[in-house]
Amino acid sequence: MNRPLGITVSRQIMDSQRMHPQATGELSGLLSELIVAAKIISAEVNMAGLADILGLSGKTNIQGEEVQKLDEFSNKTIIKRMARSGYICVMASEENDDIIPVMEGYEGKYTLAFDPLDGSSNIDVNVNVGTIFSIHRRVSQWRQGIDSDVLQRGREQVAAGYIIYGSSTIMVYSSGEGVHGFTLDPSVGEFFLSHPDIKMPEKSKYISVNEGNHGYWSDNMRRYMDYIREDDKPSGRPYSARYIGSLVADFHRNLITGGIFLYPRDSKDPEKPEGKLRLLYEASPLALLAEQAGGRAITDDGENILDITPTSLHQRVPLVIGSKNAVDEAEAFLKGER
Ligand code: AHM
Ligand code: MG
Repeated sequence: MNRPLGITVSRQIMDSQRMHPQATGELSGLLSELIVAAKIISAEVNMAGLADILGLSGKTNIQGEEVQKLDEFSNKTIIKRMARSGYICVMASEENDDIIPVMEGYEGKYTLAFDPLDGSSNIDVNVNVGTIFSIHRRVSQWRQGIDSDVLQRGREQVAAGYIIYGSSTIMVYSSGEGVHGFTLDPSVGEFFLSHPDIKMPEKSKYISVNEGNHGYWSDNMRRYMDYIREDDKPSGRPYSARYIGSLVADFHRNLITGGIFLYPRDSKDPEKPEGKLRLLYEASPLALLAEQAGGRAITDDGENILDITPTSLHQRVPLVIGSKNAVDEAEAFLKGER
């Protein structure tokens, strides 16, 4: 079979490094390590459907070994791989209560925050899941890094992205110079450039939101949803609903086709007044991608996600993210201006 001589993700990363003469290659090294972890996770996720048939699900597998849940597996894979990469000083994971130090002697100048397997409640039904990552430069002088190294604004991210495990495995990332997407060719184990310089369409008719929360939303949010449902041909309403319930998959679709995703604050759970999604592992990295692709990401009262200074590792934040015009429109309703 003839394969096109495509641009690999490593080549693209090296090319962009060359444009910065002061670059040391450490960021490129970090991303390469992360890509290896993603390939390992991708292989495991692809086997998930066979788990029942092969007797791999449940507590033990056919060899009597303990089988880890895929989110635990993904978390451990990334931590093990990165702890001795030499490129980061500290990590924060959605799955861990506290920061995760790297091995002594391997401290590097970056930090890594990640959601190892976003949407993992969907694995059993074969819906796309993904790994989301966010990279900052360290700010402390401590050898192994401290909380404040990861508690930085999204605006300070050096790079961010995700790997979505779906019908194909796709990596989308930005290091501040546009957003690029790469598709894994499993037969050669390489990511090839498939979506160069992604731009999110400014307008779209797609809306992604969990309407089951309608009764818990603010009046402004409900009025916005009434507007979305109205019949008005010139403005393309009613918009079409598309909600997967896996943020990385909902965001990926909206990035390519245009659209808006909302997880506003609601009164459903007094423990989670700010909605469900996490600033460090979900909102902040996706906000960088949205802005770099020409879109927007704000809270439901209009604050730019990238300007929020995190105060705790697992801070939640109301998220409105997507095509610029669609976010502008939602913002006007959510602020009560329309
Ligand atoms: P997770 O990180 O535990 O997987 O939870 C986050 C997920 C997102 O992927 C998704 O957008 C959201 O939860 C869906 O929540 P809900 O089921 O309330 O609609
Ligand atoms: Mg998540």
